Amino acid sequence: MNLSAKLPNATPDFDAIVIGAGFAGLYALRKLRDEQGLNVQLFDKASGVGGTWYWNRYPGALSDSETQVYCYSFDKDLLQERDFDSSYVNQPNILAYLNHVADRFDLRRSIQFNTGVTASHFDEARNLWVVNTDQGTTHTARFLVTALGLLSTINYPNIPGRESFKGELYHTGRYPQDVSYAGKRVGVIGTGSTGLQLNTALAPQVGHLTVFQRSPQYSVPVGNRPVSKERVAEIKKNYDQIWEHVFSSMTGFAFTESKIGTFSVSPEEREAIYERAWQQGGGFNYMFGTFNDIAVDADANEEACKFIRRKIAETVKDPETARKLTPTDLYARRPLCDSGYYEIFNRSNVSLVDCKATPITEIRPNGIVTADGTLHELDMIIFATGFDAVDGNYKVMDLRGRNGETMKDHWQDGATGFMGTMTAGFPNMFMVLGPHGPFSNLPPAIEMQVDMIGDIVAKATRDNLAAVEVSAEAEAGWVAHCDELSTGSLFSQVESWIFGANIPGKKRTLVFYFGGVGQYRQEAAKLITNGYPGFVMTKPVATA
Ligand code: FAD
Ligand code: NA7
Repeated sequence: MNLSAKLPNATPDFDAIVIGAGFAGLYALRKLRDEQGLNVQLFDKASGVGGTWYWNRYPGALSDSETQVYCYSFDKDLLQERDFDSSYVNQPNILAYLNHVADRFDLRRSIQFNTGVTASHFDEARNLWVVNTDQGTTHTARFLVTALGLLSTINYPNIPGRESFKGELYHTGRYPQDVSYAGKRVGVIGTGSTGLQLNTALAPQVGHLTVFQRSPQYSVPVGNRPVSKERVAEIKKNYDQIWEHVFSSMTGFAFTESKIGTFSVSPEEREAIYERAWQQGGGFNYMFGTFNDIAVDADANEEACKFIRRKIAETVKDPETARKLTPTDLYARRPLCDSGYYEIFNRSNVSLVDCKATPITEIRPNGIVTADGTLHELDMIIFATGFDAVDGNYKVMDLRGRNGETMKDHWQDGATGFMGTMTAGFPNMFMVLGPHGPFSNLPPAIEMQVDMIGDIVAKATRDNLAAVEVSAEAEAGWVAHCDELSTGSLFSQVESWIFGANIPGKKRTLVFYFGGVGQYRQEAAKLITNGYPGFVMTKPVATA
């Protein structure tokens, strides 16, 4: 379908269309509309703001970035207004925060909810984007900002019989409100970050909980604890330093990253350092705050693993259950943390199914069948089976750049992006958290990317450019740089969503920049100072 055929007018409806009302889209709207005075329209298929935190309303949903850095930094007054009382912030409070942001900056007047964007085509003749929605409307804009989310397209594994299930069936990434659990037999498939949070919260609420685990996980306590008013006041006083720390760090969190190697200290000291991190809490803190080589040195990695394995053995009373829960592979997925996950397996109403030994073979009207022929009878099945990460939402939309090339074709050998924000052949289109952006606490990454996008858009507007895009060479250079940085990372040796390995048939590709938040900030500053080397800036064709 040629979306442009219907639209003879060369004047776009909007200067910019933003898709997505999560952290990224809200900030992009604020930046382009309020700071640059552009006419901006935002669409989201959800009925409210929040993105991740609108959709993931499952019990136990919590950010495991510390509260004081899981927010925007761009507005000092907003930082001072935000009150909190726990070291980590849960889903209802993040959603309330993002609603507050939307109200505070009067963003809703530029947002159309319940509106999915089904297609976006770049019209080369007129240098504008033509956007179609599931409401049957068509809009045009000079710039398109895709703030579609990197953990947003839900993944249902291909298990036969899912539709036949007669009980309640949910996915954590599309979770309804007000589900009741009392007395019910609940089965949860998946033990990633989400599964750990969900299972821990559900265990005391359900009649019986069956955890279907395929890969055992290394997890440490999150350490969520009350924060006093005095501590909050201190944080607010020190926000300038806190953000400077975040924006010059590797991972973008509040903790201090370690500068010492695992084997630079005695075994006793090492144990004490792990123990301190265990007591403090935080998955990223355990992986990056204890020693600086856990993610890159297999021997160092094994030391960190051994400590967690001992903790599992100490915690879980039944030795056979403990054995099934204990991982033996590398500790090189997104580092996990929990609020008492291993402890739930000491409860009499919780059982564990080892799906490595006995994979799930089918879903029947009354439960889940495993390869040993057992029917696990259930009233409710919850899929905590993750997402088609990073490029998922770009493939479900009919997104086309120059020469009508679809994004699906463009990324058929794996998704690529220049600094996570642009890809060649898609002019005037800017991604937030697109491929090859930072692997970090994400609000700071989002802010850096939106600031960069804002700068490019301002330049295009100032210089009256018809089109701005990254060249294929510049993009390839950045991707090669990302590949280089990931060499030696143990993350590349383990199957997880970080490399797209969780989706059958998806090409296994690196889609993150492992250089760190601080380095990324410097790269962005260099790009701006040097006037966007490697970018193609097209002037409008002069008319007589
Ligand atoms: P999202 O919040 O995903 O928003 C994208 C929006 O785009 C959605 O509202 C979606 O409806 C909309 N959209 C997509 N496609 C279309 C379309 N075609 N038409 C219309 N609308 C569309 N990050 C951290 O840094 N720390 C954490 O502790 C952390 N915990 C997480 C826990 C969970 C359970 C999940 C799922 C993610 C977590 N994340 C965490 C990542 C989190 O996604 C980001 O921190 C952040 O919320 C992403 O914001 P976003 O605006 O980029 O994307
Ligand atoms: P993840 O981390 O992708 O976890 C998905 C889980 O689902 C994981 O344990 C998978 O096992 C499991 N899974 C997937 N398919 C199956 C089948 N067929 N049978 C059994 N188990 C299965 O998603 P999350 O939502 O937990 O977390 C994603 C990110 O969102 C997270 O890092 C946070 O940043 C928020 P596997 O490990 O593949 O063996």
